[in-house]
Amino acid sequence: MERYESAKKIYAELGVDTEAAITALKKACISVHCWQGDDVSGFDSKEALSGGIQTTGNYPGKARNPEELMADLDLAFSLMPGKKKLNLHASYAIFEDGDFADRNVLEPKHFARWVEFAKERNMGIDFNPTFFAHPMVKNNLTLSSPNEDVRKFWVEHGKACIKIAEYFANETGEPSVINFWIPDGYKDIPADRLGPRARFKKSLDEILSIPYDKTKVYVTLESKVFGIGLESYTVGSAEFCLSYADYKHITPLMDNGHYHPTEVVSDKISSLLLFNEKIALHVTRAVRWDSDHVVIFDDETKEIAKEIVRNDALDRVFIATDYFDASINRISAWVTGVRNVQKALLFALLEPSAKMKDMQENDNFTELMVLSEELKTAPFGDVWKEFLRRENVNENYIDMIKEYEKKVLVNRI
Ligand code: RNT
Ligand code: ZN
Repeated sequence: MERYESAKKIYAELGVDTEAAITALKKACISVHCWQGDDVSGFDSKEALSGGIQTTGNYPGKARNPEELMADLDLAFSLMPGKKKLNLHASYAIFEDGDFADRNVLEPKHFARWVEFAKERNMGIDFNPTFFAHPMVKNNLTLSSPNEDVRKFWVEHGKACIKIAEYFANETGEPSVINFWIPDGYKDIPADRLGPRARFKKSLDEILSIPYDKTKVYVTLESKVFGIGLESYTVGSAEFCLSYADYKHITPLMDNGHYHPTEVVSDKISSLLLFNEKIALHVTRAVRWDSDHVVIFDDETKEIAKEIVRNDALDRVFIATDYFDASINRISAWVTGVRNVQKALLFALLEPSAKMKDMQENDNFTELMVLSEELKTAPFGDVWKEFLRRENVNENYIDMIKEYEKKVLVNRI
């Protein structure tokens, strides 16, 4: 408390209101991806993970069923401050008494237990159709496949998922963001780049032809640069996805692991905000490739947060986490990454951004540099701790997680 009071004064001298920052952070919602808990395995298929994404590591305690995943999520949520949403993949459908349904015929009832879970915790639910780890993915293709049976199967999956997202919105009372990402691409230089993209466009058109309430369901489209085994060509490239989102008035989604290594999402946010009412992000950490390492409190995460906050866009950007590390305790991975997104937002909220913009506009670049550097060593940690205190969340989370690991996780073999 004493330290917070002192930090509050220091920030006030810099022109920053820490109370306003804490209030804004409290309202910022993070959509927490369920797939960190079980290495993106899901419950509906025995297939190995595919689609050019990979989880590496063998840390004990991976969740093996809905009960375990829900218990792990509960512990993780209890250690995360702020407002959260649950982000599910279609592969996490829960089939009661052997009532199996394939991806093309999924129904809301297969997610009834997740709705119950979210309602009890006062959370909304976001959703993702799962276009990977399934026998109907043929030659790494789904919605862009030249095989009509394959393409149709996945179109049906997309339609089924929109209905499920609408069900989530109706049940929880919070809009549902449904994100489309397909892995489709080629390992080697293709002979035809247009054909697959034309088929992807046609498939998306078919999926989006079903009626849905646009005030309740936000459809987003995620682009990618390449995947493992799909290095030469990606159907859903950045240009394709941005153009498609514009053409259909849906929401573009940027995953910061999906660009060339020197390209940064932080520089792209402002452009997209100018032309879209809403935009969506997958916050991850790419180490040399789309490796999906846990988000840390690094420069690019801070820069992304600054772009959201400086442009007053906290209510226009859907922020979701997307990483999967199996080499460390999965619950700790969840909590660390989500807390770091929130820390980055707080760091951005503790900037005197109007003053800084003014310096830029008046060519005071020397002063701007000095102030930016000074902010880096301002007592940020004391404000973060105060936020945790007000949210009734302990700063220390590793002890509780280690205890759970000893009691619960090690028994999962
Ligand atoms: C893959 C995309 C996609 C997935 C999830 C599991 O590169 O980032 O968002 O990570 O759908
Ligand atoms: Zn992603």
